[in-house]
This record gives sequence, structure tokens and C-alpha cells, in this order.
Amino acid sequence: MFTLDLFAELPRSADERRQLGPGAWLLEGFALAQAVAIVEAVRSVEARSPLRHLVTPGGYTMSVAMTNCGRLGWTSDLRGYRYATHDPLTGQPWPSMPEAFVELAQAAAVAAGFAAFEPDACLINAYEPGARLSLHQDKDEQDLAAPIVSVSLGLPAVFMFGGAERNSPIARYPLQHGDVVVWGGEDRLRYHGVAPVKAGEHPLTGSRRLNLTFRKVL
Ligand SMILES: O=C(O)CCC(=O)C(=O)O
Ligand SMILES: [Mn+2]
Repeated sequence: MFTLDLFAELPRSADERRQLGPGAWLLEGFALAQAVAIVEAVRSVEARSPLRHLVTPGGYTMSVAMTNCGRLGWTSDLRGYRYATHDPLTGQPWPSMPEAFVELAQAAAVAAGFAAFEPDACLINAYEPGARLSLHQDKDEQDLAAPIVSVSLGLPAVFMFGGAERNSPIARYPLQHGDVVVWGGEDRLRYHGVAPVKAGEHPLTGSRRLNLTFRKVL
């Protein structure tokens, strides 16, 4: 109720780190201070490269809407998954990655023990209630030495973190607004996904959850 809502809005300390694996960390609240600026920047990316529901090579339309910023952007169609320099929807290069995004991703990587992270792609995922991301590996990147840095904003979600095999046991971690998950090293190819997002309203993002994953492709 009223008191509980107040507590839910209290910023958590930025130094709560939970180790999820030898090379995997949940950095609670790590992106909270930059949240307003990130959401604004996402709006300007969306204005140039709109969110869209991609089709998988198997012909399935994804429930998560996606766009990108950075030198490369992840995309999918019936021909396969790939990174592209240009947005297939507009024919234009993806909007550039704001310097503040790079700095946040680098700081999170350092906090998780990965120095010198230079992301060249930022995939932006927008989840409306009910949207989900099924279990997958991030393996379209050539550089598997670099970690994945994943920033969550808006509505909460449950992150499913499996193992090296599709049928490995799956741990479930609640992700809140401002949380950052980093996985690399021997955890780099772990299967992961997001359970269906529950309906709700967030002061900053309204009825959606935003997620930004920073990757080093080349
Ligand atoms: O939304 C998330 O928390 C995870 C996103 C993800 O795994 C991806 O974009 O590949
Ligand atoms: Mn992923």
C-alpha cells in the first residue's frame, strides 16, 4: 500500500553485487543514477530507428520489440540472425551510441572484473506486458572474450540464467529498474532468457520494460 510503494521507490545502494557465476554478476541499482538520461536517449534512438518485432529464421515473430544503437545492430529475419551496420527498416546507419552509454557499460564491466570493454553494439529491447525472451545464448558476436552488459529499466522482470547446455538447470533472478547484469569469461555462453513481463506501470517507462545489452561484436 502507500508505505510499501514509498519503499519500492527508494533507491538501493549502488554497491550491492551478487555473484551469479565465476564471470557473472548482478549489480543491483548500478544504472539508477543514469536511468532518466538513458530513457531519454532511448526515445531519441527510437525516433530514428523505430522499435520493431523481428521475425526469427524459424518464422516466429518475437514478442519483444527491438532497435539498436552503435556501429553495429543485431537483427533477424527469415535468412538468419546477424549484425548489420545499417537498420534494414530505414536503410540508414543505426543511431550512434551515446558516450554516456559507453561509459556506463564500461563501468559495469569493470565492477564485474572485465577491464577495457569497448562495446560496438547496443541492442535495445522493449517488453510490453506478456512479452518474453526464450532461452538463448548470445553467440553472434565474433569477440567472445568481451562480456555482455545488460541494463534493465522500468517494469521488473525475472531473468532466467541457465548453464552451458540448453537443458542445464535454470536459476531465476528478479531484475529491478536500474539493475545491471554482466556475464563473461567462462559464463559468456550461458543460456539465458526473460520470463513473461507482468503488467504494471513504472513512473519512467510507463507500461514497459526496457533492456539494453551492450556487446562487442568485432
Ligand atoms: O532483457 C533482458 O534482460 C535480456 C536480453 C537478452 O538476453 C538479449 O537481448 O539477448
Ligand atoms: Mn541474450
